[in-house]
Amino acid sequence: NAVVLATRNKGKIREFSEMLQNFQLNVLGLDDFPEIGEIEETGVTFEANARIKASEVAKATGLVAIADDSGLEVDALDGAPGVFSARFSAPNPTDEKNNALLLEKLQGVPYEKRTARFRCVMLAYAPDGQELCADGSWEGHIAEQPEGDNGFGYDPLFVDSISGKHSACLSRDEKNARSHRGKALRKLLEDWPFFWGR
Ligand code: ITT
Repeated sequence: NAVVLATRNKGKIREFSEMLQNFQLNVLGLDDFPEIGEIEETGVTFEANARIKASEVAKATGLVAIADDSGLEVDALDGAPGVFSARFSAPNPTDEKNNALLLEKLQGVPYEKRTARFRCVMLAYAPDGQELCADGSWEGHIAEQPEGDNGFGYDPLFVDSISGKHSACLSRDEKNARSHRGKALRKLLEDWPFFWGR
C-alpha cells in the first residue's frame, strides 16, 4: 500500500506527513526515486498541473502518486499569482522574493480590498490511468507586513479570515485544520477506500 507524493516542496511534504500520520499508508517521496527529474508544469489550471505531476510520477514508479498543485489568488491582482505562485518572482524565485513582490504589487491597496484565497487541487493517479481529484480553498487577506515563522511560501503575509492571524503564526494543527491543503486532502481521503479497492 505504497503511494508516492509527487512534490519537491518541503513545506507541502511536511504538512502531508503530519496529516497522514494516522492513516495506514506507506508514503514515499521523490527522494526515493532520484531518477525522476524536474517535471515541467505547463498547465494553465491547478487541476491540469496536478494531473501532469501525478501522472508522470505514477507512470515512472508504477505506484499511485498524489500531487498537490496550489497557489494564492489575490482579488486586487485579478487572481494573480494563481498557478504561477511558486514562480511569481522568476527567474530564481524564492519565498522571500515572492512575498516582497506581492507587497510591492499591493502597495496603496487598502486592507479591505486585499482579499485573497489559497487554492489547492489534489490529485491521485494510478498507473492504470484511474484518478481521484479533490480541491480546497482558504479565504483571507494579504497583510501589509509579514509576521510569523511557521509554514512556508506566502504564510507570513496571508491572514486567515476566521482567526485574524497570519498563517505563519498558526500552529501546525491549526493550519492543517483550516488550510486549502487540509480540506483537499480530507476530501480525497473520503473517497480513498473506493479508489484504492476498485
Ligand atoms: P511542487 O510542484 O514540487 O509540488 P511547488 O512549490 O512548485 O512544488 P506549486 O507549483 O503547487 O508547487 O506552487 C505552489 C506555491 O503556492 C508554493 O510554492 C507557495 O508559494 C504557494 N503556496 C501553496 N500552498 C501554500 C501554503 O499552504 N502556504 C503558503 N504558500 C503556499
